[in-house]
Amino acid sequence: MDANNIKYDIKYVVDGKKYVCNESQCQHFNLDTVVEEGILKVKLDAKAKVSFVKFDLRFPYTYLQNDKIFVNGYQSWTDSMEYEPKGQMKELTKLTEFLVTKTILKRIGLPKAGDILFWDYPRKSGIFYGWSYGYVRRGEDVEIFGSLNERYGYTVVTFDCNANEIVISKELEGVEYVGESKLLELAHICGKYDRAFDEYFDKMGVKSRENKKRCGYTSWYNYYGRVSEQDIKRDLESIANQDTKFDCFQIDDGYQENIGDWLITDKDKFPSGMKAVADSIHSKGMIAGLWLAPFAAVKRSKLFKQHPDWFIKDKHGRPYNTGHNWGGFYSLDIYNEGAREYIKHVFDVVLNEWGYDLVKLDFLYGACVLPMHGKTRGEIMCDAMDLLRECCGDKLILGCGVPLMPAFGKVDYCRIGSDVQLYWKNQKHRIRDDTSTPHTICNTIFRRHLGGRAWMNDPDVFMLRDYNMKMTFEQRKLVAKINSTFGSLLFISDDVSRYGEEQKAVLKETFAQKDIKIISAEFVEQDVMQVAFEENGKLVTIKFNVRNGQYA
Ligand code: 9PG
Repeated sequence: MDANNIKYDIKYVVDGKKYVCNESQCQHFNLDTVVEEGILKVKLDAKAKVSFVKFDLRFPYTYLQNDKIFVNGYQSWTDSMEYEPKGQMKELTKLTEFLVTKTILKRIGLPKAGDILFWDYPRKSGIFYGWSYGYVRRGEDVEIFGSLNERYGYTVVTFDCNANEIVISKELEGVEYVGESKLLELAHICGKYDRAFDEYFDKMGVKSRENKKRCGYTSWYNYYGRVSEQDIKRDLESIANQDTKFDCFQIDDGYQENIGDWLITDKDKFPSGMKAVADSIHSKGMIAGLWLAPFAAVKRSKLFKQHPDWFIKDKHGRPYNTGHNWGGFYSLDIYNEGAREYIKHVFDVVLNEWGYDLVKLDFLYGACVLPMHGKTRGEIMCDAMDLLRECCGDKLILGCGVPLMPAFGKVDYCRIGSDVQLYWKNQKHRIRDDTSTPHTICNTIFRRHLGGRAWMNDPDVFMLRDYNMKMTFEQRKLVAKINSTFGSLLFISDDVSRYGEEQKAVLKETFAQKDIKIISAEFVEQDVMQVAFEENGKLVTIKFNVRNGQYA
């Protein structure tokens, strides 16, 4: 990176008038751009109230044919993988984008989990973009381009192989800048894969809060929202009565009367209440986990009915729908005092009165879907993660549905891929954040560098059961192998008392503590992934098609 080699591509507004700027200095502001010890720093000095519509810095970069390019999806669920320079990202078509953003379908909020409402997709071969960081890999060597701080606004890293450029953009919507402000700190790091990521996290000053692998259970991927105390009691007993050791048992979505009313338990489904459930988990010697979406609420919740003013509003002052799940939901404005007090109270009850040790905090992206209060989306998400950590003290947080970098070092475990499905098949027009077995498998492999650095990676569950299942046993075992090789939170959702001898043996083997060293993991043909690793000193190679889960 060379500060003299930058092309500025900036569009901004002052007093309602649009301007273009292609220099570091213009009529309304100066940019102070320097490179110090491999860190590119950009500071703004605005002489008027400036709002940026586009803020791109372009650098020359020569791509080679055999380079592999990694771009990081917006949040936990977004598909993330390595591409070849001539490849193309699988984005929504213009038509689907139009349907879900401009027509009546917008009401159901389908695309709000991702970035489609605030970032233009390139939709061309040879152009790849991702959030906060990305890399170009040449064999074992990578060059990371990574933001050091998303509080100045999200950073988008685009690899443009057609123009032989790298574009660093800032997402600065919603802020009027005046006077001095930092806009960017970006590290450029070259080295072997693991060493380069160590250096990137050192430069950010981020450390993983946890280093423990955990084996456990979550209720979601068998019962989904229909879970009941009976299911939980039975599965808990089954786990306690067999010999593979579990250390975590987590209740997912479905115990609460309504999304948002976390403290009002559905008494028909959980008649003994959630404290009794935590107590029974503890009595079996496991830590107890509970799912909640601390910022979310549906219209019919008591929370929303009593405090509609605590929620994020659109520019007309109406509550803004932040996603389609549960028939549509809204998200709390984390800067509203009442909302903050409510969130604190919820955690106080869940963690201290009920006694849960781990909370799976989901749909967190909702906090920052719109810029507000003169803050960018990136700053809001950083503040939201600070609030959650403050509320949870030293208890364990499993992050989910969260824009990644604001959660670095804030959560103990984090989902780094979409939800696994009960089948493994290729779905051509999948939204990038939606449930998908191929997406979650790719993410488990290609986001492995976050594990042990930002947090411990949650690859989502593997399932070995034969009932309520549409994967072949070979496919189920493959998910288990990928998860235990690349991930750290190894959860199932099965009633283990229904396992046969082979399933019991695979479970034991998957949960066993192993010494693993990844040697390589990459696409060797279209959709064909090859992974090579040492397991307890023995070389293992696996080659399979990620789209259909068949060995290649
Ligand atoms: C509970 C679930 C589970 C699961 C989470 C999350 O894009 N989508 O439509 C979409 C739906 C559900 C979803 C993720 C994405 O699942 O990942 O583990 O906790 O919520 O409701």
